Amino acid sequence: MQKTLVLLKPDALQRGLVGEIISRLEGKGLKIVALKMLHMDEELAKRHYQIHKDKSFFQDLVKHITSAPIIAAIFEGENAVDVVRRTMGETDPALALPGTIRGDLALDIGRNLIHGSDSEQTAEEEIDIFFSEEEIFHYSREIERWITES
Ligand code: DAT
Ligand code: MG
Repeated sequence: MQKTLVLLKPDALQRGLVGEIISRLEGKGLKIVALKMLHMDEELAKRHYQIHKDKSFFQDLVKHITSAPIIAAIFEGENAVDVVRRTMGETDPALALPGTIRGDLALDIGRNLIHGSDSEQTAEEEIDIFFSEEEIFHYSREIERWITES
């Protein structure tokens, strides 16, 4: 089953939106298989966002993500990577559709609340950065057959 990394950025915690955001992903049927709170340091932030290192917003991005604690989680489910991305909405909350997390709860691209891996390959790499094997849980849910047919 596919796994994806989700980060609830400092703005999500500061605004008291952790429960709401996790609830939306849980409600969709995705299973939480890892969850923790941490304060990212500059080294981790730069590693996580290395693909953006030459972008004009890189410094601001690193500054924001390291400014206060975050929640890191792994969600598992059928097509989890794409499902999370679509549930998050467009990167720029001004363009994100109503009904999405960013569309409903955010205004500014630099305060868009949530990170989700953008491909299966990226998800594997990002999960490795944030979680050790022991922190990832393997369990079944009785309700699964009511969420996924096969
Ligand atoms: P996403 O988080 O939707 O995967 P991304 O990987 O392109 O988006 O960018 C990572 C983060 O960087 C994004 O969540 C917010 C910030 N960002 C992206 N584009 C930006 C821009 N044009 N101005 C300011 N911040 C930006
Ligand atoms: Mg991205």
